[in-house]
Amino acid sequence: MKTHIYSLVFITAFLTLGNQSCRKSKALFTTDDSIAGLASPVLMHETETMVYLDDYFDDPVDFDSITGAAGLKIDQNKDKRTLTLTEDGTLAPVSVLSFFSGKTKWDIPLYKTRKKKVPFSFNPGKKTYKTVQIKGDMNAWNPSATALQFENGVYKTDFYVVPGQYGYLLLLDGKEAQDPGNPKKIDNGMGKFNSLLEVPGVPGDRIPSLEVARYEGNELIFEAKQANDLIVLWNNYRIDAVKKGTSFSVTIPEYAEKHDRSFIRAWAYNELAGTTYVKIPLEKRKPLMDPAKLTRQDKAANIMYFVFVDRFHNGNTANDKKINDPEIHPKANYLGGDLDGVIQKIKDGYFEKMGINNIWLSPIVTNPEKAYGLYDVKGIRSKFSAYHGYWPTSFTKVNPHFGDSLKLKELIDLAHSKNMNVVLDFVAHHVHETHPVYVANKDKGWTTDLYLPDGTLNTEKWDEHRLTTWFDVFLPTLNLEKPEITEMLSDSAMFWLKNYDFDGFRHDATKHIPEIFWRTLTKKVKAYEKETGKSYLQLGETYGTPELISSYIGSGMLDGQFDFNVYDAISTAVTQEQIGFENVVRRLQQSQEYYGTNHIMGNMSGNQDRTRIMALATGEVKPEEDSKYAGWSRSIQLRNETGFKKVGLIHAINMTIPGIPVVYYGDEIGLTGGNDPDNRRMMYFDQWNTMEQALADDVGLTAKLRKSKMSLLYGNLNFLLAEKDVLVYLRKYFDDFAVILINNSNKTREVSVNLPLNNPSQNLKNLKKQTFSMKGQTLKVKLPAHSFEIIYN
Ligand SMILES: [Ca+2]
Repeated sequence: MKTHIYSLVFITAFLTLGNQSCRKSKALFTTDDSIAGLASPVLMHETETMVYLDDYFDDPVDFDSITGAAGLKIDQNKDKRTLTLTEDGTLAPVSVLSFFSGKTKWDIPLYKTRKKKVPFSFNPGKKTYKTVQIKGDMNAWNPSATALQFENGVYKTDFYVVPGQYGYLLLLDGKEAQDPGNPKKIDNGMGKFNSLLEVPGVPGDRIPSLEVARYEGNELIFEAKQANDLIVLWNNYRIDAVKKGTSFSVTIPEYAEKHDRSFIRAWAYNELAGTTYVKIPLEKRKPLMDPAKLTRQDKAANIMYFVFVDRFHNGNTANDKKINDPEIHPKANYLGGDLDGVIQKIKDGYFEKMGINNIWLSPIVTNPEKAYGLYDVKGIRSKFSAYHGYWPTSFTKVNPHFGDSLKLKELIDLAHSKNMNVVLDFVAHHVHETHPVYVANKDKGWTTDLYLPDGTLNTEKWDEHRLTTWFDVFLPTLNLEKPEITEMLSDSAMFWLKNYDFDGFRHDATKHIPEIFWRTLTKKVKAYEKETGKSYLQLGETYGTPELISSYIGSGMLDGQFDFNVYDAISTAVTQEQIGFENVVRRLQQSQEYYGTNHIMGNMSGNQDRTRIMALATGEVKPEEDSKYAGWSRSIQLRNETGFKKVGLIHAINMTIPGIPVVYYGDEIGLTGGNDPDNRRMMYFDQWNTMEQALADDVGLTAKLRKSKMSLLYGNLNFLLAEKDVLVYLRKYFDDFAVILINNSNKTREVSVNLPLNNPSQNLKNLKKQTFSMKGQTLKVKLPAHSFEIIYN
């Protein structure tokens, strides 16, 4: 143990030297803006790390030098466009990579890997198996990613994973099984349990904490406990932080005066761990304190609504046209929703009333006018129309079921006039087999192989053949590794920004598309941003581990993705009796670790591929059942008071955690249903009952509070209480704060928490008018069954 402590002291001394040598270069601070936006942190791998300079720089220039902190080795590769980083074990948890060219300097944050080598073994005892495999959170549920070595009667491997909890299953002769040698289990969110591998991390009391305390003149003062140092960047330049006890002060650079919006980011660290970053928007040389000054261009201030065009609102019956095929069940045919319907609802102020300022439109390009696919389970059969839009037969033509080019322009112009963004659901992964461009070129090797080497079909192999699998035999997966295909698809995405003024994309099937496509597209988006002076939001869709999800986020790729891990944790905690909020805390903390404190991940109330949250909240659909079959085989209709309240809790949490809240159409009035297509019933706007109205009112109330509180948009997140039925957390930004209290029990609960605030009792308000008291630092709130409250200043 003693040796361990000495070695830490040595590392600290070494680091300090590294920092001093770095600080000498401050004279080179310049105003060059070659890096678009904020440079995302480079996350080191356990061995070598490749840095793509094109991700950061418009045109990677000839740098005079590139330096890093002590312990880091930097090799610039021959192509000059990539770096290879390695470290000797002494690198600080957080540092910067500095690039020098003439009088210009840029700094890019660098995170040391938090991964540890964790040995795993499985002893089959007296049983013999032909094959033993493992799949779990540590290998993205892909058994072929891990080869177990069989030695002395035991199956073994090493995993390199960050501290945390990992659910897994063994595949014994191909059959899923819990690990018989491991008594620890973790709920899989679907009514079953996986084995649990726990990897301990840095003790909680040694992890630095960081918050921004106040500003005086041009000085910003941070409070950081357990921190040896603080790294502060203004935009992409490191600025000095002066330490005094547990506080650090920085001077906001004079040059910030010339910027309507720039950012300060800060990381505290010690020799064991670093914080995730705190991000503070500036207005000229002052921290932004008035959220009314945020515009729809401030990505963090977006509140999104997913319009499933065919199922949202029928504004024009003249374009109603079903696919005439008796094999299509009415649920799987066009129901008439269109762009006119969306326009009408924008005009009615429907979105504004709910505080929505970003409309995500489901795909609007032409799709096949015939039935495809087949659902055939236990006597229920149906083919499908392409009412959903995810089977493109064109890159540029608007689907006549929804409207035309002029209608789309009208919709977007109208939304912009109401200060709302519109993002397009973009499908780059595949086209429909009748897509004319594909038909004309399919002999040129445009797609991945439909068959695997063993002759079996490579369809729906989501994890094992993530980048090549086909979604269905009639949906060819484009080979986006081919430069000409990536050029064409990225140009077709740009077409929508340039010709229609869309404000960004929701990207379908992100993890099934190679990184080169995202890099190529993002390069084009950034070049266009320079031309228009606008910023475009890019959110991806990836089901997977935070590591996989975060591998698509960063300066050269996407802004964020939809956070299904957080969604699953929140929805199971709220809808399943036996599961508490502890897992929500774990997942939210994990998201902060991977995506940053003020990330812009999408926090959904539901989506088109999940059971309606109402059906789970009422218990009418069980988490472990086949919810597609449930939707096809029976009429799911139950919507009771408890169900509405639980759906309300999910919206309330989404509206108050870091990220972009996303309302799935219909969840604002608690639509119910099983899975696809039963989770896509027609929305309605007339004759809402009192429970529907109350739920929609609450969505609007919390969304508007979010937009009016800097703490909810940019604040730190601190958990004050997490039990089975109760969750309390604090968001804080300078003196602005909000305490969010959730009671998911079926009884009234008086919740009492101590607020870690200096003077919390000034002018407190209660959004939902529940009884509360504040004495000293103790807040007490009486929460009825399945209710929430937000106490704020
Ligand atoms: Ca219509």
